[in-house]
Amino acid sequence: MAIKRKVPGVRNYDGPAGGWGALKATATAVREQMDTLKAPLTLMRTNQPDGFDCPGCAWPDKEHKSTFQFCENGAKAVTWEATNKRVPPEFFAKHPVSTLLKRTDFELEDLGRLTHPMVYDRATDTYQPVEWEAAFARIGEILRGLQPNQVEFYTSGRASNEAAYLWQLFARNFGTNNFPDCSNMCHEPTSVGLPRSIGMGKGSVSLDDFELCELVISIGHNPGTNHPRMMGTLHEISRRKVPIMVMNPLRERALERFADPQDMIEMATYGSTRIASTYLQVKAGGDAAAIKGVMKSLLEMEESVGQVLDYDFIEKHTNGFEALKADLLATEWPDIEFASGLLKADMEKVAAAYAKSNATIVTYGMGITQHNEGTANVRLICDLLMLRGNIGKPGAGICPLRGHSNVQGNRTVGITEKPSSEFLGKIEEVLGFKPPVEHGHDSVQAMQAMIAGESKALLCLGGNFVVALPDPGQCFPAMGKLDLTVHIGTKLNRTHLLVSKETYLFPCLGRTELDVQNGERQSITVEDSMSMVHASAGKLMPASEFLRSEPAIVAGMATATLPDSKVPWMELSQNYDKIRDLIEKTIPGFENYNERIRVPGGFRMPLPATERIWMTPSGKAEFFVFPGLHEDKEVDGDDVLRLITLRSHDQYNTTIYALDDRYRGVFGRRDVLFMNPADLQSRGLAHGDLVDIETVVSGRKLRYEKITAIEYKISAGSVGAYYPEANTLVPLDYIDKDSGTPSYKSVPVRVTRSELN
Ligand SMILES: Nc1nc2c(c(=O)[nH]1)N[C@H]1C(S)=C(S)[C@@H](COP(=O)(O)OP(=O)(O)OC[C@H]3O[C@@H](n4cnc5c(=O)[nH]c(N)nc54)[C@H](O)[C@@H]3O)O[C@H]1N2
Ligand SMILES: Nc1nc2c(c(=O)[nH]1)N[C@H]1C(S)=C(S)[C@@H](COP(=O)(O)OP(=O)(O)OC[C@H]3O[C@@H](n4cnc5c(=O)[nH]c(N)nc54)[C@H](O)[C@@H]3O)O[C@H]1N2
Ligand SMILES: [Mo]
Repeated sequence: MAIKRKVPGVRNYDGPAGGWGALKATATAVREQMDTLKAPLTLMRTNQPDGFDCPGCAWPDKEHKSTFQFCENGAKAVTWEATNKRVPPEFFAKHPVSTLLKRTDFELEDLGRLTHPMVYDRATDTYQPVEWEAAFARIGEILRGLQPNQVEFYTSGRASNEAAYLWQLFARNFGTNNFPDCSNMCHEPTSVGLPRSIGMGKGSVSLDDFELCELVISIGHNPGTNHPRMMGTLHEISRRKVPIMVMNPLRERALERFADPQDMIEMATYGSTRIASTYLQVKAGGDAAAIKGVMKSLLEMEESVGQVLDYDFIEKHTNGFEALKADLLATEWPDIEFASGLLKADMEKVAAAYAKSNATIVTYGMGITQHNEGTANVRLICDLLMLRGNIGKPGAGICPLRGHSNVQGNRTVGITEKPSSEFLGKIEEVLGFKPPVEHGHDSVQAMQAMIAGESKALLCLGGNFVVALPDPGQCFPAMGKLDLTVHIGTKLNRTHLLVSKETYLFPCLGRTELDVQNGERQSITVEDSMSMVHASAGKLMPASEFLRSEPAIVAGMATATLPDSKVPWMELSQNYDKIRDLIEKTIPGFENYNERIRVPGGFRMPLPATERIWMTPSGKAEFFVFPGLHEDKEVDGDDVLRLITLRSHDQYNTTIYALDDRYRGVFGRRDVLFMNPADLQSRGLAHGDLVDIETVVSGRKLRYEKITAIEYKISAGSVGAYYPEANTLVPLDYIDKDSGTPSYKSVPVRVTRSELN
């Protein structure tokens, strides 16, 4: 065998995930961002009853009153926000925007926290300080000169329930339902698919269910990096000898082996625990076929041995079983094997374990949703669970792993471009204005309207909108055409630098910081992945005395924009209890809101499907038939590969903390393409060769040149590169038709040797 060439920054990582490496990485994050005296105390307050909710992920905590849980990536998220570094006006005065644009995403955010409200000055090409009230007044003046549907109100899911509720009130009082939201790029297929199947748009399991489950099927998520506190749960489950079956094109180390830093013996002995009992490297985009294969195999077992399906549940609680059965029987095994990249025996193995388990949980993430059949994928998971009555039973259910720490809460409190008539009716009744009925834009539609010149203003409550979207070649220039952009953020990013005719940059308080309004310490509330709503209150001194809270900034803009509004904006922003009272009056499930968040752990939102109440039009859970196996088969020629864009271990979405991806063995760089050895070989390529990638489904020429191909344990036919860099290859209109979510995880591409190799 040929000796594998040495590639700079690429080497094997042999250890387990977690362990001493995780402790060391935490120490580095603390050292580089904070002073070492302040950091331990800050980290200890994460997810404590009187502390703040970790901005890292939406995985719940046991009753939110647990002892301190160590989590490397949670620590990175906290120290990144609580950093000592600052970007004051003097810095902006010296650095024109055009020069800042040359810096990397990592360099921009690493400058530190924003300290002053700023406005872009075209004459000097710099951001200049501005008074808050003057900025609000000018924004109000511009907005009043526009049609309401020419304005886009973006949210990133870190905003609290209180900020998000005021935001949607502002937009609706102004007159639009244009709510592009990070979830449109994330779990929208969950929000669309689950209600159609089980009558609610949220997961059905709680942490207690993980204690009772007998099998976990984990599809398309990477918890070692993205939901690290979930690793404690998986670790426990594995030790109980519960099988964990993984479907993922990449071998992710944390899903193979994990050393729990909370486990003293494991740490002291350099031990580790296996996580996956079975690891199936499905093809990117092959999950629909794989799930159909497992279901077909269940039907075959029912035929041969019986007692496999829960007919009682199927009869009492569902519609459409016969149609699903007919479709599965008509689907041929060779086609399933081809589309999934798995063997029939693999899928039979999953089916056999599933048939044996009395309580099964399916967990899933972006590997399921970010496809042009994302909604179908979600619904097929429901089908699988429903076949054995695994919804609304202890220890069983569906568990979407949400992204941002409050993305689920934002949706609950009204961030949606398609509001229900009940909600709009309540707003009118309680707030005394008539909100618009016409549906608004989601993220892709908002960008398309900006490109077409139809939308004239973009207001962002957090996030890095344009960098998170596909196809920067098309999206970046659209920013410059706008009349107005307003950003509420904590740190500088590229979207802030893509200035329009008038651009404002507002620094806000983060989760970790003390929020005092009218002399009273305020708390905000968030909803985690398992629908628990609880309070969060920061304690650190704000990064600058000029910061304002998100609700205060929204209220300031709303007051200046809507002088005749009946909403008492200022009063609301000075006492968040009053915002919560309004939420309670307009949205079901928030009864006694203020009272219940004062109980440690908070409360759970109503989840009818957990009680086998199906809020679908038919009153039953609906089986779904996915015709066929593959997302648009016709593009899959011989040499076409499916590109997955993914997160490294050292990043939070578009925020890059550092350039390593420890568990995948990549250090100090991000310009690599993960490839299967067979795919390298069939193209005459070797580990370390420079390649060019070209998208094959776009009317536009989308290319990523001179990226280093590296051999990796990834399924044949699939390749992987880091997000956001690889967004240059993702078409803006290659989306899941049902949910509008871009196919970030299955872009058809061709890979060839770089010409100047
Ligand atoms: N530290 C950290 N935490 C985070 C984030 C972060 O960036 N950093 N982001 C937050 C956000 S907003 C989100 S949405 C979540 C994201 O959390 P995840 O859902 O874990 O997201 P990704 O890292 O994009 O990758 C998902 C996994 O899907 C697999 N995959 C890709 N394509 C397919 C496919 O076709 N089929 C299957 N079965 N698997 C596939 C990839 O190999 C990868 O392991 O995490 C949240 N938490
Ligand atoms: N190719 C590709 N693209 C993707 C994805 C992918 O997997 N592949 N994933 C998609 C997903 S799942 C998501 S969720 C989106 C993410 O899209 P976004 O949510 O828009 O992006 P983030 O990178 O999370 O936003 C980072 C910025 O948020 C601001 N910020 C941080 N904390 C706060 C705060 O407390 N308040 C306020 N106001 N601002 C704050 C900072 O200024 C920071 O620069 O990206 C999507 N894009
Ligand atoms: Mo996300």
